Amino acid sequence: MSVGIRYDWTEAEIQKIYDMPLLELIYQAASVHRQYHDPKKIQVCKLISIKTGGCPEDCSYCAQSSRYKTEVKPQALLDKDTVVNIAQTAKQKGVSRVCMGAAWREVRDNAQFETVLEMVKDVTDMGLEVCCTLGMLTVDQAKRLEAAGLYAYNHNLDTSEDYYSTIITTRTYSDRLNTIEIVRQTNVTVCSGGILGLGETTADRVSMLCTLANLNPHPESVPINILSQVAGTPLANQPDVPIWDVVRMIATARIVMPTSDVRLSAGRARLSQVEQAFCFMAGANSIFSSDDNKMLTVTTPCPDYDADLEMLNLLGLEMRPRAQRPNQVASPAAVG
Ligand code: SAM
Ligand code: DTB
Ligand code: SF4
Repeated sequence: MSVGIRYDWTEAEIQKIYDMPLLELIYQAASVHRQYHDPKKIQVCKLISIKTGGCPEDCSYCAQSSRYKTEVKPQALLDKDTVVNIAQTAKQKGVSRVCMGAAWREVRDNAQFETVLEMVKDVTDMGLEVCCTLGMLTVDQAKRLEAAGLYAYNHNLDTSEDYYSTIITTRTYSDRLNTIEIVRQTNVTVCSGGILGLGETTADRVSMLCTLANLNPHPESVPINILSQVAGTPLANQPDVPIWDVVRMIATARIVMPTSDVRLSAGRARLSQVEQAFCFMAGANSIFSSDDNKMLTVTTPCPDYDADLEMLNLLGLEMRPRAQRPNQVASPAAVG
């Protein structure tokens, strides 16, 4: 299937892709993947929760919302040195992208933001792609992150516009889209995806993909998370997402956003190597790996560097080095 890069998808078209016979869908997605990417390369990323818990938002899936009693203990902003050390170990293990997450509703102009800017600068100077996920932000804050070297900003749509208010009431879908729009006013790339397993319908999944695929340009990075059911949250008792739903979602994302990185994100720890191999075949080209067995918090396990290296070797896959920045314009300092 050679669909080219389009920004005028309809939900009906995407639904038709999602509903294709499974092996045909995987084959089509694998073909698109090979047109735009080196299928041997997987980007390994490391998450660092720079500020954990105590978040005022009410995202029903989240271990870090202060509304729910979960096993996560709130923690103040980490020191810059701690973050740089974690990034250094990650780099030695082949990681090429570090994502710093803060359990904030939005960025504030305070000393903590200054520290985050220094973290971004130092980790970028180590030769790593740095992604931040800090909640909502202003154009001025986005520009300061850009000046510090930020490579990507993560801000997920999570689900469809229709289903959003069932999951989160403290902000709206248009708040989310607006933040993405703000990031687009800089050279920082956009990372935006969603979660499977919130009780959404297939139509909700398709609708979310349609919103993402009609952003022009597409988000350079699209994380697909599988809900990790966190005790104490309203979604604690959701059933596990079937693996074939995960594969269909990855394959459909790959076909409608051919050049984007599709990241197999939260929930990978419960997948077998065979299941993960299907995800890679369907077009996933990135994973999160760790040395502390967690994604952001203890509630969501993450496979470790050594186990992942073994899996990649077994599957004949390689770790991708950091990207050269797309469309990078020379900064005034560099020019002259
Ligand atoms: N506070 C920031 C925000 O909401 O944009 C960033 C951090 S938040 C943890 C980043 C993303 O992680 C969420 O949008 C969601 O997609 C994913 N996530 C959070 N908790 C999860 C869970 N229990 N299972 C799967 N994905 C989860
Ligand atoms: C994303 O979409 N998934 C990552 C990253 N972006 C920040 C986070 C997954 C969080 C899993 C929940 C936890 O660790 O508590
Ligand atoms: Fe806060 Fe982000 Fe968790 Fe929502 S997903 S409660 S905004 S940390």
